[in-house]
Amino acid sequence: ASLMKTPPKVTDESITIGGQTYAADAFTNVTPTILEKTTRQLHLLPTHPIAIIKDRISSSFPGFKHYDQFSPVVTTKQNFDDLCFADDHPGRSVTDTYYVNNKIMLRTHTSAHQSQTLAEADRLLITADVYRRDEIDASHYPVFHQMEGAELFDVNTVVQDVRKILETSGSKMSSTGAATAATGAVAAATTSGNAIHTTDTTVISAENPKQDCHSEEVMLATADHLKHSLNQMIRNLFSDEKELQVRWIDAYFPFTSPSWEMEIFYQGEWLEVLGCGVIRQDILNNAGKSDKVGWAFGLGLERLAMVLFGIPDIRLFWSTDARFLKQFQPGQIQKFKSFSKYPPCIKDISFWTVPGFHENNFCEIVRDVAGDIVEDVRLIDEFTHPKTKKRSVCYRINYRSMDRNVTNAEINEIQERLRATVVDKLKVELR
Ligand code: FA5
Ligand code: MG
Repeated sequence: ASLMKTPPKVTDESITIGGQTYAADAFTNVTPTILEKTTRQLHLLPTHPIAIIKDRISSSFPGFKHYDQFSPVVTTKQNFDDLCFADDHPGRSVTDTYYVNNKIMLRTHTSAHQSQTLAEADRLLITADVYRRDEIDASHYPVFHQMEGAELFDVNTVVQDVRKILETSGSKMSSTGAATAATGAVAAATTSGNAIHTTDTTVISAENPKQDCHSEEVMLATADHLKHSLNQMIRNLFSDEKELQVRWIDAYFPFTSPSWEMEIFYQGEWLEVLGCGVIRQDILNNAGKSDKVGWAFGLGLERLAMVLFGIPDIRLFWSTDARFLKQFQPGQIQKFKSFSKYPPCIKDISFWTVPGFHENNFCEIVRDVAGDIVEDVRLIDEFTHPKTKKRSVCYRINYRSMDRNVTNAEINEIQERLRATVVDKLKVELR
């Protein structure tokens, strides 16, 4: 893990990550900005909300072996082939995945480590940073953190084992026989009497089938235990929440069948927080576990942390601002308090306009020259010279970064470039 702190480097010929150098090729699309993120290791900083929620969730899985030191650099075999991804699966494309070269990539999910860890343990968790060329908005970011979980049972005893576990917690197993056995019975039973309302209307069907090698009984026992464990985890995690809507929906993953996703209602929308399912038997067989059956899940730590801590934007997790970081203590869950913004840096620009001048053209140039650092542009003064009839305008530009203090010197430099560009492009005369 400490190797990940070695500064990454990108040249035309090679990429260095974690002290290791790889040859670049036509697949290479990692960028310095993305590689910088590999050094952050948020899940290993005890006071960071990602690490706090990681510890909180893992306490719902006592006795599980927890792996959290894996390098994000994996092979396409680990990330895709071992998990039964088809050769033409869209996830493999260079538009979705960050490649170091055609065989080496940044993992897109913690499932990339399933094969190696399932060979070692029957109950395991994996926490890591994962990388995707995804959209960017309040709940999507190209780097985020996942926790993977898996548990294996003996094929011959899973039905009795799970029945005993569920009975102890006062719930019943799903009944077999019906072609459309519902795995939702357990979810409804175990989450009543709590401010967490879970709905599960999923059914086993041709669209979300059991694997041929599993009997219906074995599949249902495994699925019941999976949903029971995740419902329990959510109840422990959100025990202080006044009201929470949770729902199970059908899903598809190449490496599980049947598969589901859990969603939580947050900020007026259903937010997908995890994917899970019954592990493909081929994966267990390849890991030397052909006498076992099991489940796996992969959850988005930022998504759950946003709900738990009330963090409104996923970009905040990457903040190095003390006003963000100082709000969190190991083992403690408290709601995030928005802090006031960074101070603005205000600059005025005045010029004599020319016929045909339009404010929109000026604003366009401001955005081109200064980018996201501009918060707003306002006309604060204008007058027409009584003799020449020339019109003079003065615009006030508010420069402010979302995440750092800007220096006056840095803004002066931008402002100088802006002044030169305005003269060049708009043919106006500065005052
Ligand atoms: C997976 O990554 C599967 N590996 C999960 C899995 C594991 C299924 C084991 C079955 C068995 P998915 O792409 O849906 O699935 O991502 C899992 C979770 O990661 C999502 O539910 C969401 O919480 C989170 N997530 C996905 N994309 C982003 C993103 N761009 N930003 C933040 N969180 C994300
Ligand atoms: Mg998904």
